[in-house]
Amino acid sequence: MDVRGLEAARAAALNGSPSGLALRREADNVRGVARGRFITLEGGEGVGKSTQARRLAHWLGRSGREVVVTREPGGSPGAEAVRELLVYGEIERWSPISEALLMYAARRDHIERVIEPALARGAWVVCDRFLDSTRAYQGDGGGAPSELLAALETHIIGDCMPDLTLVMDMETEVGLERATARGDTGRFEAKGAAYHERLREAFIEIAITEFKRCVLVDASGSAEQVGAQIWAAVSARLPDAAGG
Ligand code: ATM
Repeated sequence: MDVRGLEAARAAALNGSPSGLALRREADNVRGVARGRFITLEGGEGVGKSTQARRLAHWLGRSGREVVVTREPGGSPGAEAVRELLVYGEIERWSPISEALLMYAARRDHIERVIEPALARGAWVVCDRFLDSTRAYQGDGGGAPSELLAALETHIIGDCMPDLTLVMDMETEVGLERATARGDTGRFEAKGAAYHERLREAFIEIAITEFKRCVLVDASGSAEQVGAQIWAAVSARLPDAAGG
């Protein structure tokens, strides 16, 4: 396919399939732009993901590269609108399967409109939560079938998988206290201690099973201590992190 054909595929991919996204990536390679890296932060309530995402973005940006900090559910206007449906309202407002489908509707929009375009122009993307949150919250925590989630991962995420996932871990009780202290009182915070303990176990299991993609981070220290651990892990796994 020549560059014009690839450009057409790129445009079509905005409405399209994972293969459309792959074609779009091919078009970007033809233009010779080095693809950026995709880093996600995961973990339960109050583990400090947002703070660490901002710190990491600062470190990554010191070399002058573009860094995009984003979050899920949300990160694009459409996905932020879906977020409102997901995080507020009655606890039982959605079944785990409906919730997973809404998460994936939001995720697809976020990938198409924010994550893929940023990676294609060479930016590094730091995302607060991504697919592992769906596995933990809707899968292990809620009971949505793992085959459904695996199919969604294949068809909706395709090869837009994170290059590195930092799984932040701390005692569930401490994290929940932190989340409550800062006034987080949405549907998920209200689900009870046993649910949140299951989430913690699910995240640890993901980090162990997918050790090539994931690093487990002890999130119990100060923001500086946790930040230092994160920077050590990022530089070890992605040697181009410091730039150059
Ligand atoms: P944050 O609080 O990290 O912004 O996330 C909003 C909620 O969305 C979070 N729970 N709380 N509080 C976890 C939940 N969530 C899921 O249940 N599944 C997902 O796939 C994602 C991305 C988030």
